[in-house]
Amino acid sequence: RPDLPSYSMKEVSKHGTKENQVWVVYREGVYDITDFIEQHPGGEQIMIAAGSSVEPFWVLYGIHVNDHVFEVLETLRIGNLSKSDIVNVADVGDPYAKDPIRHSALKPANMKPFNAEISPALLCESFITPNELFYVRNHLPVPEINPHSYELELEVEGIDRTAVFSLDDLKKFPKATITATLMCAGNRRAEMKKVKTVKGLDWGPCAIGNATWSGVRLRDLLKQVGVTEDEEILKHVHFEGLDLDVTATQYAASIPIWKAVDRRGDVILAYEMNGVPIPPDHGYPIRVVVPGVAGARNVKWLGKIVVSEKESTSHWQQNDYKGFSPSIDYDNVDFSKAPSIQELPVISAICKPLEGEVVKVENGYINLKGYAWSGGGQQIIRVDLTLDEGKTWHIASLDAQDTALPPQHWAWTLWSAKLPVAPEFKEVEIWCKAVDSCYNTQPERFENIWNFRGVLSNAYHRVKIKLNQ
Ligand code: MTE
Ligand code: MO
Repeated sequence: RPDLPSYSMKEVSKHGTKENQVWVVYREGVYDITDFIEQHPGGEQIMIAAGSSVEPFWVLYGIHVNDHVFEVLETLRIGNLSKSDIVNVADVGDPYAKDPIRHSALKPANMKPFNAEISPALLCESFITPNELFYVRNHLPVPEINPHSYELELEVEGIDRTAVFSLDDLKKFPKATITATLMCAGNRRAEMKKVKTVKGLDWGPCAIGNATWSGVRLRDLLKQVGVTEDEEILKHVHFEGLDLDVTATQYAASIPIWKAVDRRGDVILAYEMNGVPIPPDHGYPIRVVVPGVAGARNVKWLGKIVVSEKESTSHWQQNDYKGFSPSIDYDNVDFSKAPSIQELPVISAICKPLEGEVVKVENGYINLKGYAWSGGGQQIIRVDLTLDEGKTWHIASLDAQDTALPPQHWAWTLWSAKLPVAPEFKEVEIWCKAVDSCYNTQPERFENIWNFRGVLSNAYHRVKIKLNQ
């Protein structure tokens, strides 16, 4: 629509409340939906897209993608989205000035570096998390990478075997696709913090997402330089990101070599996330996906791979993302005493209803929804729920699960349950725990797993609600 003015995402984002007019973006169009909100069949729900794009929600709520909706939307069009201005260049002195514009449904725990998660109710809406709604955990500014000059270096320590791959070179390898859940080792940290303060971002239960990832198998690349399953001396594979801190040190981490070369390890150098090029926040143009392993090892903006005898010496490998006893704190910690977190333990969360919510009781029942997941490629075999602190337990129905078998079951499980509540109850606390295919389950209380970094925060999820009956 060349007759209409152009608006930047930044301009659009200023129109996120009814007082300032509510604008949304769909594809190349900018729309003023202020007067439409009252007529929206989904009611105020539409406000989660205010000042942002409606597209990710249309993936979740497929009902929108029809001619009638497009016709209505076009009548509300006020302009075009300016392509060139998608990157915010407000302040050149700010290393974060070139970070991408994020969707307004991503609620930041921190802005610079950007860390954000969506609401639990949105998260459990779909088995595949739309890219725009996928949690973001950046330690540094998002690097700007030109895909044409991009190079991935591969070095094998001690031996003169180095290779360099362009993006086109990588795409010539057979393309592999996996569906895998990615979770930050600090997911649900906010609950652990209630026991005693911890160092780290205040994550709710949504520092997790599930996506399909496509790219090159790491083992195929390693084979080219002669590193195979028979490797004896080299024990670790390092990944270095292209994001730099003020001392020009890049984000880096490593994984044990067996995971990298194993036929069933499924480590992928991904160039696609849910069928499109990996978005800037998630590692464009290449990010490592180490399924079943803590988010921290899934290095984004991958610049270099080093096969080594030793673990990565990076801060994030050695002095962070490790678990400790509740007796250890900053003043007495020896980081060398604990292994770095790799496979994550079993976890679950109730996504609906939310803590404090007033829930309508329908014919004596309440409806619940949530997710469960386990690391190391284990499958969720059961989710247990109780409304009376464990006197009676109910089994959730497992609604969405991948068909892959353990130890390659990388994706989460979405569950739901309809539980009876006694008519005299005005309030109830829901507890939830999952069991994985190794019959591992979650610890009951945070008190006993408290650790000063607030990682591996997987005690029973408890949600207290008010009943309307
Ligand atoms: N890779 C680089 N290069 N830089 C980072 O800051 N953060 C890590 C990991 N990979 C990080 C990184 C952490 S701690 C997590 S939890 C995941 O990326 C988050 O991935 P996401 O932002 O795509 O959800
Ligand atoms: Mo993380």
